[in-house]
Amino acid sequence: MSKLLDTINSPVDLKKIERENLPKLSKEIREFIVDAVSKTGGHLASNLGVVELTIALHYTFNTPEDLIIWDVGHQCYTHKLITGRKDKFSSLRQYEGISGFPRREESVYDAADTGHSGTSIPIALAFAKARDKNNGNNSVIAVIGDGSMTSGLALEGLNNAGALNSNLIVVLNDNKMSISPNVGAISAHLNKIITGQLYNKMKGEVEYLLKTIPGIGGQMAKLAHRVEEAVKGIFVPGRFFEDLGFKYVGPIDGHNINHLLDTFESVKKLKGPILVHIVTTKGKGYKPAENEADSFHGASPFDVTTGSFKRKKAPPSYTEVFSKTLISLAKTDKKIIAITAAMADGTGLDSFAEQFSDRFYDVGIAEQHAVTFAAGLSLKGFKPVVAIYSTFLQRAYDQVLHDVCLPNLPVTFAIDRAGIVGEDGPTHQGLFDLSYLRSLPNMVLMAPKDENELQHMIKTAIEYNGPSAVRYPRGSGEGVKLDKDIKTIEIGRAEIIKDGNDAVILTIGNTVYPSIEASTILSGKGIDAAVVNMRFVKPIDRAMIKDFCKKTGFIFTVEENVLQGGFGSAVLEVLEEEGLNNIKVKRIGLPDKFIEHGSQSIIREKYHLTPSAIASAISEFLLKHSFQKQLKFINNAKKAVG
Ligand SMILES: Cc1ncc(C[n+]2csc(CCOP(=O)(O)OP(=O)(O)O)c2C)c(N)n1
Repeated sequence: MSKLLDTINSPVDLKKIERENLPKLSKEIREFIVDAVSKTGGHLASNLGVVELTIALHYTFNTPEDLIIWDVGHQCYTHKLITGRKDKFSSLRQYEGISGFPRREESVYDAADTGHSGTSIPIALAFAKARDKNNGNNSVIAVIGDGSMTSGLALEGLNNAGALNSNLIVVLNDNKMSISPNVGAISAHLNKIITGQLYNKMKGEVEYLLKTIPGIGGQMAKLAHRVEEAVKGIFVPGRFFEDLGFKYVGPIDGHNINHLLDTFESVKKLKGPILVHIVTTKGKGYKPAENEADSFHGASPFDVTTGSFKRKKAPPSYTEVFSKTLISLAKTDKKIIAITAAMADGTGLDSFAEQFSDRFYDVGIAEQHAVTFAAGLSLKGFKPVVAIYSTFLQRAYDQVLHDVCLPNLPVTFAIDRAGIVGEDGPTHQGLFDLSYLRSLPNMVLMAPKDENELQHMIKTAIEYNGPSAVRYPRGSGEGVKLDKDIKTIEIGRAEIIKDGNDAVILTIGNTVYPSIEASTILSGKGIDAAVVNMRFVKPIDRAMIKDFCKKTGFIFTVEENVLQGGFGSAVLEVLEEEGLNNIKVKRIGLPDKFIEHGSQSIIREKYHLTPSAIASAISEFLLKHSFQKQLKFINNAKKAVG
């Protein structure tokens, strides 16, 4: 049977489909998405929840003139299917394929590039204001989930939008879930709206108050009962939004397409800021995703029939080792408190929460608050550990600086997904933290070469009496044995892994093992390169750097961070400060650009971070810069050919 989806290459085609056939189209889109994501991996549950919403928006509005801004953007798959990217869908999130997020370079229908939570309302408001200034009349629609609505940025946008009073539609997609169940007072408030509890509670409170008025109170309460509809009118469910200057419409069943279409047809004609509150089910239509919406939030490839993930056998991930380490340390140290900003599962803190529910805080998508909250706890003698992805810590830069580093507080940052993250691409790469943290006074900054060193660094960081950060990559560790005893490491002390006379590779974190391999490749070419695991970017082991300068005169730095201001820059600063002007240095790391999506291995290959690429870069540099070494090299080569 021919598919409706096959007839759609743009929203114009969508509008040719009869309204009564849209539920059939929704079903086809769900099947398409489940099938595609089962192969590529991706944000399945969020996308299945917004199929009807996306159809209704493109059906009612006139995109791309009317602008839709998807918050986070992880729920844009139906939007991409409708806007001409169906045939490219097998390349979703793959290297050189279509992105998992809206990208302006991909389509005119992608009004803004997104990836982090809370940007949709500020951007939509700006688009509305720009339209007003240009005397335009297009609609602007921000689509935001209840999780993202808890972010400070979204609330700042709402606050400003209510005051500016431009025509703007905010669709609040409420599925009661962030990645895990949503948390916080706003979430509780929305829940009360949906269940009608808010109205009942307020009605009850009014009745109680009326009854307490001496003499006439009882009678007034009875009267109020009779005018129940009027009372209902006063306590509209979206009072919170109304008070902020929005017209509130809802709550609406976000899977009832007719209801959605009627609502948007009416809302289109309204003036001022409007909030449409729709209620959806995350994972809708695919039972495994409905039942386990958090596992299917960011899903790896899976078997469609069983819903089980196709995971390869691999050593424990850095996240798992961090999680186990923190639990083990928290058993004996009652002052340890773990904090996440809506990423309990991703950071491994979900297991911690199960064991120490009273020492665990999920603060919602509120990285800034997470950091300052940690600062406050440490002021009162606790030992907070903020487990956070490198890319999301960027949000809280001033809090790290002003609230933690300036007062020199013992807060630990466990920075996961540092380095190349893979398929989520530029918005999620963790390639800046070494640069942005290294410049902060008082900060101790380290990165483990493997999962065993990670455990020791976590303990080191927690016991250190000041701000400290441990950054580690996404994915499996090196498969090394974990020491039973978790011990502290001397702050600022590097580790010589292999000595050598021709050159030294100074490296840190997950580039240590590739550098060891590179050194083996180099020795095959007759180059004797030492490898030093620097462990700390700050304080950096100056003595070690000086020693190897004297010994070899050639320094190579390797890191999975941008070169600008990163670990290699720290080494250059030491050379300058120590007056070591004759040393030849080459830094290896990520260039000054945003790094695209693609598997971690493809991206590492492309940016020359594999052992063979590191070895080639080193041997080429040596050849170019060292006549003496070149001679030795040629002699060795001569010897090799006899
Ligand atoms: C600043 C920031 N912090 C954390 C994340 C990670 N993240 C991606 S989606 C998501 C949950 C979003 O929940 P919601 O907005 O309700 O959308 P849903 O997936 O439920 O549709 C989180 C925490 C992010 N993208 N940006």
